[in-house]
Amino acid sequence: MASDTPRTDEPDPNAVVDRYEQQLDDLLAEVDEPTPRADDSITLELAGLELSRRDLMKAGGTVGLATGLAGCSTWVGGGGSRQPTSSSNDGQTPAHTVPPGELDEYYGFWSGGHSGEIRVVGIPSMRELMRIPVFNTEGARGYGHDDTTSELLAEGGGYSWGDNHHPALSETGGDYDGEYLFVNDKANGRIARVDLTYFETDAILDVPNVQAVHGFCVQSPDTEYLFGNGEFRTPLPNDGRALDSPDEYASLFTAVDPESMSVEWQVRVDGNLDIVDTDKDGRWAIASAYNSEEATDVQGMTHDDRDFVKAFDVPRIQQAVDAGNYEEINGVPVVDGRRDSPLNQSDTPIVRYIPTPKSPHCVEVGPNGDYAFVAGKLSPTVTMLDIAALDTSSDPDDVVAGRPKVGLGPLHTTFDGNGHAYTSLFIDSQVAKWDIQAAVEADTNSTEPILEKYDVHYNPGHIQALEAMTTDPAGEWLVSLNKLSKDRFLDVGPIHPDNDQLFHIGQGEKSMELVADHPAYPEPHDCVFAHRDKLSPAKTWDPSDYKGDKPFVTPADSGVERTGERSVHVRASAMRSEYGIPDFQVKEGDEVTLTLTNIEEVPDIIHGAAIPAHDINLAVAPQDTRQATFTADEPGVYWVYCTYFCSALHLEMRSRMLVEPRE
Ligand code: RUQ
Ligand code: CUA
Repeated sequence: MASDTPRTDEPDPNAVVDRYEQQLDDLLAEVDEPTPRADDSITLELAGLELSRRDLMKAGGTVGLATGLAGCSTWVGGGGSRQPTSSSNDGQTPAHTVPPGELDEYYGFWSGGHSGEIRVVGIPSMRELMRIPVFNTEGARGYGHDDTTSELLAEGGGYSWGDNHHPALSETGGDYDGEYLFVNDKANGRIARVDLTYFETDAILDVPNVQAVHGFCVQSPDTEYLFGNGEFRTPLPNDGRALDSPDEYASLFTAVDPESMSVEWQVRVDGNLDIVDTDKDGRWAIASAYNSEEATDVQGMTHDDRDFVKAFDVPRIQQAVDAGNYEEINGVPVVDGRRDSPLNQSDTPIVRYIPTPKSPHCVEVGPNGDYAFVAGKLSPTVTMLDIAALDTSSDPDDVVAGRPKVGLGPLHTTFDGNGHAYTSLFIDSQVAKWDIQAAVEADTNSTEPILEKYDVHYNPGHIQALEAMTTDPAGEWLVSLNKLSKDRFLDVGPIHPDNDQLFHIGQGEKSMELVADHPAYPEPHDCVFAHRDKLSPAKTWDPSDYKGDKPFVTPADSGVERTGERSVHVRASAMRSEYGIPDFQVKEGDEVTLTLTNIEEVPDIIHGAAIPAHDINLAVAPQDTRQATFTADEPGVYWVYCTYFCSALHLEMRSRMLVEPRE
């Protein structure tokens, strides 16, 4: 900031909070409680105050909304009876614990939020099985420490962290094919691919022309594209020419080829894009959006009463690109999808703008592809869009198939494949379960489709049922990813874990049952589940799958080769429990390339190599080769040691690096 004097056009923060409070009061006055809540009557004595739970939620919700749903409640009270609002479970809930020695039935892939990683969790046990570093460096897997993964991170933008939001599994025929997991980095506008044979990141794309890839999904039913929404509007191109001219700002929808991990094309639209999902026919990608006012401050962004969901007609956009109907910006074909674009002035626009209540949050397409569900966030409703009508009607109002009133702060919807939708309610701290067909038949704003509401702890964001993004969800279990855990776990200082709650959802109309609280390192934004039979992870490496140009080093190949005046190549095999060379000598200032092959054929025997004072850390799985290049800049003796406990002689698994002074 150049000056301490406040700008006169700056919004008064108190006024913003007041506005949201007013908005929330209006909502509260408007909402009829469809299901009696067992704890509505609960009051808590807190610092001499008697507050109803509703007041507390309101307090949390107001501040949360005013800070972009960051979530922050004044409620720190513990205890109290927070019972399910309806619990007619007939005792049929299966155990979610998996006995020792037995395996989980499903893989869960959690995005790790600003940890930049993916976490692999077994369902239903909720046991964390593995972490896959993506945008972060990670010691246990040597990720960002060996040459190949360091280059991957450098070429993928060179940032030291990412903000993972939406993990998505590759699909074939509307089902997970077990090949890849993709995830976006909201912070630095990137998309990464994880190879599910090795559970390892193998590509990172830094998407041009956008800031913040937020909404992200794979195309259904076959993953021919990945779609990412650039959320923050910036000048296009963002090169300093137009700093404070909002007319020059743009938000872009990006299509990526999942095999080459390169951008195919982008579409410029009005307003800010948020979340995206596709239909099940490879035709439409449907994105939520806000700020149709195109303001650059919060007040301006929420001024109007409605915003527009955007439906992208993917084949027509592809045709426009093929016909050369684009502007090339930073090497990417950018198609004009703004409302007044000539490409939108016909019965067959490339982007359809469908009015919704202001600032909706998520779009999720239901399993049979009939409807897209747009959660209202500031509106207590979910707007259901009839996907077939996108093609047949030129009246956007015809496209709205239903709009049930589900509760306060609806953010995300998931599906069990039995005709039910489940919507997370951030402000109410609940999950609303409702009947999809009943919502089509009911009037707008009806609460009749609601079957059941269940309290969660607290303030849920994403919510996922098993395989909900496929055409045939497995139902059975549902996870509510709650942003706040408050009093549910031991205190661990002022930064709390999140709380992922596991529900058994059963088959009936009122059959949700909370079975587990699960603390999660912040912030696991979203997750996705696949049956274990759909994946086939490798137990050892196949050397023909090596990334980069690396040899397989046997004990006989082990040794030191001088490759130049100031460079040496050290090759070593590793097996229980010795390196192929007991010691090696280099000269001060040499660039050393250390290539290490784990020649074990037995699964689960990992060897590592750490070199003190040189920041060297390799983790090498059976039949894998990893390589690190570094400078030996200080003369002396350095013990190389194995970092993975590989046998009773693991502690003896060492080599010596001798760095002789250079005259
Ligand atoms: S958005 S909490 Cu980043 Cu997934 Cu809805
Ligand atoms: Cu090899 Cu420890």
